[in-house]
Amino acid sequence: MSGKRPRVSEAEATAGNGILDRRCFLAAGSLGSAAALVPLPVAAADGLAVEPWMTEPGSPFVGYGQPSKFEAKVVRTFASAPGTTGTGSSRSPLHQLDGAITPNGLHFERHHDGIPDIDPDAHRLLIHGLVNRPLVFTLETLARYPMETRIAFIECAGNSGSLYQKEPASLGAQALHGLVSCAEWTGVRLAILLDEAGVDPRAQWLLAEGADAASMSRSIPMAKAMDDAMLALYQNGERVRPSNGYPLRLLLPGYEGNMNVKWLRRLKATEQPTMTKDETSKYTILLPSGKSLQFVFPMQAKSVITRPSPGTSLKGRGLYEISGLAWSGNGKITRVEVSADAGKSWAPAALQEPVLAKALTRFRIPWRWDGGLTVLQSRATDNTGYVQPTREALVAERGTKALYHFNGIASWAVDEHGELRHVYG
Ligand SMILES: Nc1nc2c(c(=O)[nH]1)N[C@H]1C(S)=C(S)[C@@H](COP(=O)(O)O)O[C@H]1N2
Ligand SMILES: [Mo]
Repeated sequence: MSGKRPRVSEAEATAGNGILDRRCFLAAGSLGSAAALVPLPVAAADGLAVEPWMTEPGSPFVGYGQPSKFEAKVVRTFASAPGTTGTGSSRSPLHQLDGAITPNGLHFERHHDGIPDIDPDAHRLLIHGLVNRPLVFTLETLARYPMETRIAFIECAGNSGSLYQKEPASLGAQALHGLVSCAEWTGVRLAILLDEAGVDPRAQWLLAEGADAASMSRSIPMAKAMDDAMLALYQNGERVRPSNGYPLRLLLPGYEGNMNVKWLRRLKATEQPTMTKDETSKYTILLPSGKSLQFVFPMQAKSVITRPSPGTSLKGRGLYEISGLAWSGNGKITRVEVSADAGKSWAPAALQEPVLAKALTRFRIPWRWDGGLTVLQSRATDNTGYVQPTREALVAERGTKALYHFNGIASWAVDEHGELRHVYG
């Protein structure tokens, strides 16, 4: 099976500036002569040293594990609004992670008034409004319904928003694009509970309200609520973290982060959207005409190269893997292309299985850097046929004053020292 796949040493460039065949990295053994391509000096004659940790017993057990102390720099970065401690957002260190799942302690956060300290025994969920039987649930009664598990990304509508600005901000993947994360969520399908309450056919919307001091509230189309919406109780196998909505959050796979109401306490079936402060004063897209688009729900297909990226510089010419994340709120990623010549030529990257709808998808492609100046870009396509637009095309449509739903192609310039920097391609 690996026979058909080229060795990296023999691989033909498939696009300009050293982009190699994506299959090189998928085949076991295809890196047979990698030593020649990734020139690490191997001091074989020295043998292996006996390190101090091999000479004494290791550390004792702990109840809840933590990452290695050598990984202490892998953290979220955050900023709070002036005069507050918990209003603002924290960003996932995308450039330091691999795979497609975000560890719970590194999931991005966005809070409109801090993290409420909710006692799960006191928490209630009310379903009311245009329903035949208003219902109140405790956590315990909720957990008796059939549960399901799915992997889904959450992306803040404001993610990558600074790329609307006229000049490229000198920031990296975390600061520019770190308001997206992906987890395995387990909970109860909302449709089951709505059926139990008996939704009046006139009710086309649901108001979802959080139990935080901001009472963050959004109107959710009933069709989405009945489709794949979930009341999530678990995040990557453990209870949802307080920062991500403990003890209960609304999960609307693919929809803008803001609608995934955390600390969910109330769902009210209504005929019309409620026009809450959170959906009128914010989360609308201001167009050059002065008009705004309201109720833009799914996050459109997008991709970001996370490695290399600013902060993860290249150590000399030779072989590297270009890797990143792609996602679409409308379905599955079908293709990610990578360019190492500022978009002049493109080659398809390998998509890491499993490729799941409305989940982050990891892409990878080998690249031989010749030490020259270049610009790296990635471009995602989803199963609706939608192709991630250039920044230029997006800005032509929306202007530079928009804030939300930026999904244009992002560019990293590589300089002769192997340092990367955010540019407009
Ligand atoms: N109740 C409540 N729900 C909320 C918010 C909030 O401040 N309060 N923030 C929203 C926003 S703007 C986003 S992007 C997501 C962030 O989810 P996370 O913090 O779990 O990443 O939660 C949404 N749900
Ligand atoms: Mo958000």
